[in-house]
Amino acid sequence: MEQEKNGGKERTPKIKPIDTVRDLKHIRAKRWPEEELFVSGHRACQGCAEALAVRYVLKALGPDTVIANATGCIEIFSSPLPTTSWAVPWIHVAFENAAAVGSGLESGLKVLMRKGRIPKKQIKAVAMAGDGGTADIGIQALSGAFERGHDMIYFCFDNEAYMNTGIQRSSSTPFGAMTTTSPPGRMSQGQMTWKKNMTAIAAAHGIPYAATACSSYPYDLYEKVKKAQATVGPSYIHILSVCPTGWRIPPDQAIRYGRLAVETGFFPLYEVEGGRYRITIDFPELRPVSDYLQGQGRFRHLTPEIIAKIQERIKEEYSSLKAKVGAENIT
Ligand SMILES: Cc1ncc(C[n+]2csc(CCOP(=O)(O)OP(=O)(O)O)c2C)c(N)n1
Ligand SMILES: [Mg+2]
Repeated sequence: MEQEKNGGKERTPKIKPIDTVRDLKHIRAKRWPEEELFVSGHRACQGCAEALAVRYVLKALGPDTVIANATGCIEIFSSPLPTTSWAVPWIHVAFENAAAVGSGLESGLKVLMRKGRIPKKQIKAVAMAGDGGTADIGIQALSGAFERGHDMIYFCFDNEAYMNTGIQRSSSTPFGAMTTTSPPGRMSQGQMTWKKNMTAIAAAHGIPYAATACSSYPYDLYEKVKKAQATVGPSYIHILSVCPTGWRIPPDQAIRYGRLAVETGFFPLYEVEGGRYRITIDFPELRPVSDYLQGQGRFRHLTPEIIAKIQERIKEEYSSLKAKVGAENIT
């Protein structure tokens, strides 16, 4: 990226996301429902972008929703007995079976409607879990639910580690990140494996809708949830959930880091609809990844060589994503 000289100081020019204008039009055209279905009073950490994402997701889904939620930060901060933040039916389930319970909910609702026990209308079955509950512990049940074709949305809230238990690495933790089980030192530079690409794994099941989202782009997120809700069959939405506590950033920077993740190509926002790829928020040029890594305590120890390696990987992955979008245009 070009650096501008500014009174002797180097400054990175701000890149305007291409879709911001479209996003703003959407804001003006449609008002979001005022009703809150994930209500205040929960005990999320200050600046938790995951809590914000859940709130947006529920605004988009509306009240005709039943949720199976695996253990994880969301479940823990939203349901300390005898209180709850959930204004929709919500079931706390084990790590392994969020998708299995979600698919059971869908089947159960169908039977109740057939027997006339509840009115016939669209009630969406939803399963949700963290990155550990999705990419590590619950992936088997998730794959099964996709393969059986349940009419269900699965949300992965990805804060990139096992956060509620004290910041242990998961297979979704990015390369180089410091966690309590991937500490940097003489023998390692933090997490030594690359982030598992769960959205690609979900899309590889041939499900009708898969997407990435982030609460720093609320209108993009809202539209994707609406699309998933209208989809008949399984949908998967992978939401990058900035975690100030685990990422070691100031709580008031959560939205900014979500934007930087997208603007640097670290976490591209895209969707795969009926096998067709579309980047929903794209840029004429990506920011250097160092803009995203710097300031995050979990990446503080990274050497310029490791940062260059991460930059190279992002370039490769972004090009391969673009190629998939291009391939879709040819057909
Ligand atoms: C089967 C099983 N394995 C491991 C654990 C221990 N455990 C509790 S919370 C947790 C991590 C959850 O991580 P994630 O799903 O990313 O949720 P987060 O806390 O980050 O929201 C683990 C491994 C468990 N409770 N059950
Ligand atoms: Mg997690």
